Amino acid sequence: MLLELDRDAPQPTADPAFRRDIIEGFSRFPKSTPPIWFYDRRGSELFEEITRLPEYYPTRVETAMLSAHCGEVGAVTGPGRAVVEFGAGSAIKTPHLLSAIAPAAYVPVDISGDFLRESSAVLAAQFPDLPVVPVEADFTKAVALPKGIAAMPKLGFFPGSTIGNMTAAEAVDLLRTMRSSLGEGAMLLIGMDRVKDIGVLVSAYDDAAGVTAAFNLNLLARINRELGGTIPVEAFAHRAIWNDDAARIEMHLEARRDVDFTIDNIRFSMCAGETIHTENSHKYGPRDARLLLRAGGWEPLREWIAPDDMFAMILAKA
Ligand code: AVI
Repeated sequence: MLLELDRDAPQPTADPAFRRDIIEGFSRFPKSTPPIWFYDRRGSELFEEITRLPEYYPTRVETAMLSAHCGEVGAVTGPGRAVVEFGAGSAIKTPHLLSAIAPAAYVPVDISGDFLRESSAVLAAQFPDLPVVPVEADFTKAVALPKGIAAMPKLGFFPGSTIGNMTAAEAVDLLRTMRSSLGEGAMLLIGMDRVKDIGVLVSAYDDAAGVTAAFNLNLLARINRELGGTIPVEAFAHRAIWNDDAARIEMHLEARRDVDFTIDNIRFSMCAGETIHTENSHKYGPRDARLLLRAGGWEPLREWIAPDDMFAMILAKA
């Protein structure tokens, strides 16, 4: 049962915020841009493709964990919660959870309206008796949940290690924001990627088929299209590097030659070898993960770890 998008919820401020972040990010040295702007329609499609790549283990491993352990999750959460998923659920991951915990409603929250509507329709068809209430919003800010949902006990669902795309300070802020959006008595089921062999990590973000490269480069195409940019996309190359000190994979776009371009009539130039830092994907050890959750106001209750310490799924309470 697919209900209307909640029109009272805060709407994403697409163009002005995109312009501000890109102009600010390109004006810094080194240049950097927030990863949320990857996800236009094409970017969301490319990300879905990434999740099916042989090298990109997080989705496969986490889905297997959910399918194996969601009964245990349901035993702790109990039935009748509204499942609030931060980031539109992929059609393969969320059903495992929804079938195991007897939820009262499913509330996917995502900044990309088109993608949200499509994924919600898929879920609604699979669970015809479950109220599906999509909310188009930037989940890094406080989310105003629709009135009928606000009164229900909640289970926040934040899979995919998306928390890893934030700095520790941003992650703590987000966890606190989620806690206040979800309210008293809430629980949170979160996926967090682990530190592991560097070769495995780097190939997960630099796959042989070049899908991650296309995902990264799509940001430049989006800037050209939406902000009237003149960036020569073919002059840039995708780079994925492991930063051991910060325990993160970094994605960059490297200029392969000196380039001059404009964005919204503002001039920029880059030297050959200079990069735009487009994404961090932090990986956690067991104590780091628990520390981060506690700093964000969540007390870990149960933890499931994938074979070879590939990925962690943690259930926490507010
Ligand atoms: C969405 N996020 C958790 C992905 C990650 O693994 O950091 C984004 C991604 N970037 C490149 N590949 C996947």
